[in-house]
Amino acid sequence: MSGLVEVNFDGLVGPTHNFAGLSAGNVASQESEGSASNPRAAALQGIDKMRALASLGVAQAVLPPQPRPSLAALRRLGFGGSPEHALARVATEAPQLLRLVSSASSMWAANAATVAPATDTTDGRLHVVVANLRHMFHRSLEAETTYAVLHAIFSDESRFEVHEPLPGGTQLADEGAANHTRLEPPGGQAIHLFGWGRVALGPDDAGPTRYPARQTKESSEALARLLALRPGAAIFARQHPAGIDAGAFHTDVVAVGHRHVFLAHELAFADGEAVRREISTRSGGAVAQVWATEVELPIADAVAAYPFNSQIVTTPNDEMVIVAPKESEASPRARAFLERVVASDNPVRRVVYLDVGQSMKNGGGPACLRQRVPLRPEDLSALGARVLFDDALEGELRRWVETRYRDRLLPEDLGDPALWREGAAALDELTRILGLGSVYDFQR
Ligand code: SUG
Repeated sequence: MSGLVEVNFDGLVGPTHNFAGLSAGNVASQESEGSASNPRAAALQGIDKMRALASLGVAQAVLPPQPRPSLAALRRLGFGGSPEHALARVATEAPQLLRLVSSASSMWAANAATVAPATDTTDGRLHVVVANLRHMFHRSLEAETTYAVLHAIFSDESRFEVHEPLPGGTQLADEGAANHTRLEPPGGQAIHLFGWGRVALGPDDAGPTRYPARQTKESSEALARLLALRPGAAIFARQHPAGIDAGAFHTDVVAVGHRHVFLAHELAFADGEAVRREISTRSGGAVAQVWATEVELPIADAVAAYPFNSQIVTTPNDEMVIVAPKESEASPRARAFLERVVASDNPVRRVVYLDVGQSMKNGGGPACLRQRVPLRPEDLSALGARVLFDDALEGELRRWVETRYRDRLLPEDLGDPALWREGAAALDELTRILGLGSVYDFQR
């Protein structure tokens, strides 16, 4: 693809991975509330996924987890004193707040930022806009550390620009690349499709009624400006309100694109026909599109089995592979849809199913767990940390997880000061493994 290497940066699952039922409108998160999690198994599933992608010949990298429970957030909320004191007090006085500041949600790296590669921007540099994740408190806590981490990795300002999260309140709520798809028609100009769920600055009576719309139109428009996209590169499309109301809280729950392939459910966009036409016109028909109808694949099955929350990747022999969650293999209709994609006239040759069950129980499939960063080959050696996944890093990460992570966690355990200490020690060691420097508040 135009000489770019698409590097998949996966979020490592953090030591406090748990099921706290924090996300209204995310059906899996709500259904899993209160069950016991296995942080060690979750982190190892994540590393297994990276290994599987690397084995396909795909460039793979990692993003670190964040310190949780966030003592920094607790302090700003008036829970001072020693970690023991602050945690004991919040656990008694505000247990729901403790759950919110403890989520390992930074694992869903698709929500970390939105990226445009150097080939698509007016100044010839890669642009990254860190997502503010303002829609939900537990996720909004990620933005500051995400900025520090991405700044450390993409530090070379002659090649990269990392932008701060959008300012302001929920009117400018931004959920990152989960609502952004970059398509690359062969020989043509890249297309950037931005999904959004509501209009914030003006009247809007066309949104969902049951579940919230997270991304605003105004945020998506700001992203396109900050990414310095070439004129005519962006398409803005409203998410279908019925899709959001069925549990498609992000566009990537019901649509996925890669290079010149685009898959979507008919309830992904309010005006799907316009999206299909626009992609077709702008690409001169060079993007292969496969749309699922409600009859073929009811939206409830799409939300439960996540066939669209898969990764489409290109292997070194220029074939495309869909990497889907095993829940899609187990769902007859989701599997039949993916098989139809493979059988259709497009470059997708096969489907690989992976077990990311711990993440799926919180509504995060393979696509949620990764941030795509298309880099020029010469940029790979200009990264500011040891984040590219290879055999040596894999071995160190596996040992690190096996020695540092618990294998069982309930929301009630989150106030245990030992859990906080274990997490801080683990993350401190991880910054040394990754050569990241002091990116965490407790290190400064
Ligand atoms: O924001 N779940 C995440 C899942 C994000 C999935 N990402 C993409 N679709 N790209 C969310 O709803 C649940 C945490 C809990 O309930 O403990 C959570 O935050």
